[in-house]
Amino acid sequence: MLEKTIKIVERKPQHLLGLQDQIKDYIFSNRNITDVNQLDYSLRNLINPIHFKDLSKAVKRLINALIENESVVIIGDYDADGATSTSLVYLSLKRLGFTNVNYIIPDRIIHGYGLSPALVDLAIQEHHADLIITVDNGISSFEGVEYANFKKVDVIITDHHLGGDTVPEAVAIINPNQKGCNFPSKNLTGVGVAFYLMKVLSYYIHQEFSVIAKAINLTNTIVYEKINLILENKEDFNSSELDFLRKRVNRFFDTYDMNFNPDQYLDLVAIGTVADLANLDYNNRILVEQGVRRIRAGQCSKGVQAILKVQKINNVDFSADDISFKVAPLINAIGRMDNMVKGVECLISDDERIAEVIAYEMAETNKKRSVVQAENSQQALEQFEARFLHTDCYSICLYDPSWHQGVIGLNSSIIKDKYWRPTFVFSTDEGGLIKGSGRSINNLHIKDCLDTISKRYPDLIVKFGGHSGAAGVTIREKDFNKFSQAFELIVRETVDPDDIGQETIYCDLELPVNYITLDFAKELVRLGPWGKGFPEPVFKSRFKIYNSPRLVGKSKRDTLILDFMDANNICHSAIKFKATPELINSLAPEMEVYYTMSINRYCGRETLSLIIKHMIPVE
Ligand SMILES: [Mn+2]
Repeated sequence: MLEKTIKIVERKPQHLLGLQDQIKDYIFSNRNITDVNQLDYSLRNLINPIHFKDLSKAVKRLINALIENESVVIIGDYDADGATSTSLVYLSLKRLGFTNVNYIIPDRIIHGYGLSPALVDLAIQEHHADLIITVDNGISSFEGVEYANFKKVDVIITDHHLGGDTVPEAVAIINPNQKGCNFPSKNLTGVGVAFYLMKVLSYYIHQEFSVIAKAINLTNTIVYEKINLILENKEDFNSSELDFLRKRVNRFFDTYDMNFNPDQYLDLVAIGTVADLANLDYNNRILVEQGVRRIRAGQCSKGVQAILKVQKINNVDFSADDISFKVAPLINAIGRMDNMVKGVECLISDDERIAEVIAYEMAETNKKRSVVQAENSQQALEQFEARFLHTDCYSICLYDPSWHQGVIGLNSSIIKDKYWRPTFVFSTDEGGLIKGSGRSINNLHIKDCLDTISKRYPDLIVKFGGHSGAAGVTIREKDFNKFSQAFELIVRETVDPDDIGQETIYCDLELPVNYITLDFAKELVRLGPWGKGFPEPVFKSRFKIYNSPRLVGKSKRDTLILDFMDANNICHSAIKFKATPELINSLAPEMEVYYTMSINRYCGRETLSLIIKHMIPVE
């Protein structure tokens, strides 16, 4: 049997923080918090943007575009990170007085990923682009940037994907993961990088307007002073003076919002960051928490509010988990199954009704996505059983030309989760090529594996990219077996055999029985955000089962509901998703349970629900 087993590791903090509440102390110390200040998620604690390489080059080029009223085209990406970054840059530039801004989301099928020469042509044909700014992509777009340069279109790249030894010849590259960039958090997402650039740009446009005015070459010092007065709101102008000013500053005053602060788009930053499965290091936790707080306070964009409405989420109850389970899937579905332009239109809409109509369509598309995905994943599991079940494989590669390209990543994730082996799921691309989406287990950098394969077999991989946990690869259809073998080999060389087929669950501590309450579950939400790299607390308790466990859900196969009684004879409802037959057969009157706490909301009532990660019968 290749199905994964579970290993429990009980965490032991090295040093305690000395908090009054020892349970919280354990939780934070277990996550390497060494100073209570690291739990202060105020914006002033964000890392200073000054560490970004090329920052001033990018800002100068953008200010120049503002002055010259150039056509700026944003090139985005078709996932939630790409859509939120596109929206954030689009909205920010508009508010900063850029009048000629457009965006293009590459079509997954036609254009593939990143800035290609075809996209440069599109930007020129449709928008007469003078300046292209990529978001969440571009660091590997050598051809696209070269072609843009040839066409006399400047490119600013903003990205967070790992760069190679060389980078494209862009005017500026803002990317913490390129050589020579000293920005200390390497976990920023595309939207995090875009937020930083917009933050600095708005600072310059607001604070150093005099520099811009000089650059516009206003020889008349009186005019120059009057611009400053307008900015300070000190004087009214007659219309002919204003008309003159307007001409000189390229309609700047029509759209420039002197009170604009990109912080107002932190809801988008939070969504993109969680959706992209970025490690929630301290800097990312600040970004996410600030966005979540804004959403809770109802200070979010109309598009985000529309998505909340369609998904029946109350603003006040909003948490980072809602992004993972309810917001991101909706945004991603429209990119996977339809066209992410709709997602961006929802996020940038200033009309509530339009935003809601699109959000509703996104929800419908997400339902379709889930049907297609279920079919494809069933077939993938069958293919797996036919090919691998009786082998001792370390890795899994599956391919079917009929699978939908939009769900291969999700199904790769499902297979990986079930068998705990690095997995690639492929479907057909154009021109005899096939495209795979990979998911890795901890301790294996899957993009580095592709890098090694591409060096060892220079003709095998057509294109690849990604991160440590997830990657994409394009190969020729005839090379599928060759790639599978090469991947298996590199995984065997790299990984510790103990990590294959065995998922580790880290347990924080045995929870005192008086903490197993709805109130404590609510408090845990407020202590977040939790997520990748900063996981929500897992507790251990012994419970007696007092009602017969029951299988629920559509298939009634693997979602198990249990009623537990704790040591104080208080009952708790618990749920185990993806319960294996072995686990169901192992149920005994008393169980040692590893679980997280969650809040169940139904018809206006809130109850505590325990989400079981693992359980072992007590002999
Ligand atoms: Mn991204």
